[in-house]
Amino acid sequence: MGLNLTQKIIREHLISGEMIPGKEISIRIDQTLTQDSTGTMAYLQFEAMGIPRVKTKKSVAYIDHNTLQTGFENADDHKYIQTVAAKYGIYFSKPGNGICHQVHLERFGVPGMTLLGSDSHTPTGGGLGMLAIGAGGLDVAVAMGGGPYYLMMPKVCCVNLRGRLKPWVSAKDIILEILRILTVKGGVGKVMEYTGEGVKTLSVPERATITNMGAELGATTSIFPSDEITREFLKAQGREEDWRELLPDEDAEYDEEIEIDLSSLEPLVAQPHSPDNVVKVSEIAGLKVDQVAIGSCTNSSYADMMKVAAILKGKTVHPDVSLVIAPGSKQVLTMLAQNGALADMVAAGARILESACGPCIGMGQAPASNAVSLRTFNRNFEGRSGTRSAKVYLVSPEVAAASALKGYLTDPRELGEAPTVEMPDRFLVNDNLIIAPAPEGNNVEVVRGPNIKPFPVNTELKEKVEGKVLIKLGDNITTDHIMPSNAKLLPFRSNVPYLAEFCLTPCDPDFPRRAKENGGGFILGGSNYGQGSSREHAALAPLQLGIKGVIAKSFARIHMANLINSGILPLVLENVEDYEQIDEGDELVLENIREQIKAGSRLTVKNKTKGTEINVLITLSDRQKDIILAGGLLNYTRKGSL
Ligand code: MIC
Ligand code: SF4
Repeated sequence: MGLNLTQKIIREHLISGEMIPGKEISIRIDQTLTQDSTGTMAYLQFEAMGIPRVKTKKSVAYIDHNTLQTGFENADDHKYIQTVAAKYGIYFSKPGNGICHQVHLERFGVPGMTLLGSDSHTPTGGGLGMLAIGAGGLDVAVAMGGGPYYLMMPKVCCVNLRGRLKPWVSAKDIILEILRILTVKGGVGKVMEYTGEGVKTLSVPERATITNMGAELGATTSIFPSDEITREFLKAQGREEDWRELLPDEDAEYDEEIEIDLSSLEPLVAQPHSPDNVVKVSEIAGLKVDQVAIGSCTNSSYADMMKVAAILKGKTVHPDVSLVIAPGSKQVLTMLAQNGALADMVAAGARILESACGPCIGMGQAPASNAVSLRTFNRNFEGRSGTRSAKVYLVSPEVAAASALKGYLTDPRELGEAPTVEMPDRFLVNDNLIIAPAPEGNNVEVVRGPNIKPFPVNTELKEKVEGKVLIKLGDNITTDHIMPSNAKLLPFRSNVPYLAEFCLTPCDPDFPRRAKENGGGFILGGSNYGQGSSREHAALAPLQLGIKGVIAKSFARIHMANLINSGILPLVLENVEDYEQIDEGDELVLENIREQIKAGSRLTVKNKTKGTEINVLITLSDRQKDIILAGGLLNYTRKGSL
């Protein structure tokens, strides 16, 4: 039987386990990336492991999220990361150099390699034919120390692309269409592998837009083959030697298949407040728009920006619209500056932001009350923009630029002929904001600011776990609900005690107080609990508040791993109907839990308030069971089981 591309790369990196979907495997990690909002924690954890130098082929620390410096906190964290990077053998990408995923694609990604990143959009690297996976900081720290990365062997879903996109329709519309079909849960447990003749019509940055937003499907990752187009891209980045051809076998088999006819697609839009709430732009065109934001790791490549500049050239942004543009990297920004496109944007009235995440993670540019904000980003969860009442719509750069001019949501096909943008033969390469690590780490002093506070570490799992249900939540709760991120909170990513005061407050402002008063307890969630980001703060903050377990209909992949790493029990309702039988305030108790976990995966939960019993499943590998019993990954690794 022939292998698909995903299986080929996994086979090359397999350390343990069998490649049977749903079974735990472990793989060798070639490269890691961190960004600053998850990075401080990842490096604190790495330091706690006591390993003198990273053991990966390449590890890079980016500063791109916390670049709004309204106090000392962010700058202190940058300094900490820079000195840690120098000491332990990690490349450091300075603030201003760009968004981690965009820069990694340009300067570091290598087809066929594995990349583990402490950011959920790490799969962007799949655009280059990497097996690029997002994970919690602690998993990345372990990988930096040379430890394997454990995951469930995914199913591989073939996404067969047929035909070619029509003018004004873009890569963003492809992934929006897939989200429309599969929803935000549709990729769970799967790798989305792109094949078919349509692949050849897409450039590497276009492919990366698609693999980037595969994160919104809940997929383990997404991947494109590495072909002549990949070679051209790497050559234009001066890195042709990094290229290698990687294709699925002719007779490759897949667990699932979907087909997308590119020529039938139209400009699409994801409506508030979920990336899968997708309709055609033409269906809701005319919606009045207050803000347009172009950028983020999904849509900030050179070609995206050139298309936007061409649409804006010689025109003026509508008087009622604020247009902000953040080119994805210093490379992109410099090229736009040199060829005049930046001047076209500025002349049209665009507000140029630095090359960073910026408004995508609520770091500035929070919209006005009740505003409609059109964004080329990947997430439109409620409140993520920094304004609770704002309505965020996700669109392509073409739709965004056209709408900024018109003042209302516009189908760009109204504008006449579409701009054509050629991929450059040579990108402008200047890596002067990437600092190589010190050759000898011993002499480097790690600088820690006062904002760095000790993070909570769990204790061994007790025989009996009991407590109240502190909150009952619905489906698709995101990590932005559990641990909100915005300009006020992001600076405290290395201060979990402070962050914990805001845990789940978008759902119930009283939650942290209630949790503390009751000495912790349980969270009850619906399906796909913890979707979205990789931030392990969404597990660490509950841990800080004494949360012992989360009971849910189902969990999102990275969040579940983060709960396990923190020693918090992820409990799946055996019968989803039991959700109705549990209410906030109910007293729950799990007895003989260590024995029960060792014996199998079904646990009994007694509801003392209702006088009932329900079954929950804790479907863990033997290794994960040991982690839970030890009280989290750090305790487990301290016992010498890395
Ligand atoms: C996001 O897009 O939500 C983030 C901010 O990049 C997160 C990481 C974080 O919370 O720091 C992610 O996607 O993992
Ligand atoms: Fe940054 Fe937004 Fe991308 Fe997250 S999704 S890495 S916040 S640009």
